[in-house]
Amino acid sequence: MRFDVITLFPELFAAHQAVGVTRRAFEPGGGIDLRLWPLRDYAEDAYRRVDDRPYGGGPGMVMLVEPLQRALAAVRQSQGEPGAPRLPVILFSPTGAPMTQQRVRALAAGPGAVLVCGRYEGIDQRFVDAEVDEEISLGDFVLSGGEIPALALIDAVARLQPGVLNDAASHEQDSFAADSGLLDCPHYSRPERLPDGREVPAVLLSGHHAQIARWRRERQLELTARRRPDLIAAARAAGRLDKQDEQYLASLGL
Ligand code: 9D3
Repeated sequence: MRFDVITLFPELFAAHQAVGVTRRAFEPGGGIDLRLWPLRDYAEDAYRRVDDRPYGGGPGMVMLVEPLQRALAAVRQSQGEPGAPRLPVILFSPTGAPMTQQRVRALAAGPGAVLVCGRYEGIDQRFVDAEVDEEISLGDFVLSGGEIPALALIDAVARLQPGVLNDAASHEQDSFAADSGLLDCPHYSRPERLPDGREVPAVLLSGHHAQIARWRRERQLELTARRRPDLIAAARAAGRLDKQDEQYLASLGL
C-alpha cells in the first residue's frame, strides 16, 4: 500500500521510518511505500508562500488552495500508472472524526491514501470541498498541525503489516483490537521481588493457566470499568461479556 503525505515539514517523518518494529514496514517489500511531498515546493511566488490572512479577519493564517492543489496534482500524476486505484484524500483536522482502530484496520486492508497535514488555523475550505474525502482528528486536544496525527495513523497501519509484529497473538491482545474491547491487563517481568519488597502477583508464578487467564480477565474488567466505563457499555451491548464477567463486575459494585 501507499501513503503520499503532503506536508510543510517532511523531515518529521524520517525518524519514525528509521526505528522500532515498524521500520520493516517501510523497507522495500515491507508493505508501505511512504512518499513525502513538501508543500513549500508547490508554492509559486518568489516568497514560496503557502499561507495568507483569513478573509473576514481574525487570528492566524489560512493555508492557500493553490499550493495544495499543485501538490495533489503531482501526487495524482505519480499515481497515474494504468489500473492504479484513485487513493482517498484524508485531511488531518481538529474538526475531523476521531481516529479509531476500526478505521486503522480498514486503511491497512486497502491500497493507501493521500494524507494532507494542515498547519496554521486551517485550510481554505474550497480545497476541502473539492478534494478531501475524509477528515480525521487525533482527539480533543489542540496540536500545532496535522503531522503528528498523520504519523500516528501511519504507525498504527505499519504495525498491522504482515511480518512487522512477529507474534500474531499480540494483535489480538491489544486494547481495542478485535476481541474483547476491554483495556489490557497489567504486565510483570523479572525480578519476582524488587529491593523495596514489591512482588509480582503470585498467581502469575503459579503455572495455573486457567487461574492466570481468569486473573487477567478480572484485571481487564476492573481497569476498564474504573477508567473507561464507555468501553464496558460497548462490550455489554456487543455481547462480549459473559455471566462470569457480569458477576465479577457486580462484585466490584461497578
Ligand atoms: C480555536 C480554533 N482552533 C481549533 C481547535 C484552531 C486550530 C488549532 C490547531 C486549528 C488548527 C490547529 C492545528 N491542529 C491540527 O491541524 C490537527 C489536530 C489537532 O489540533 N488536534 C487533534 N487532531 C488534529 S488533526 C490536525
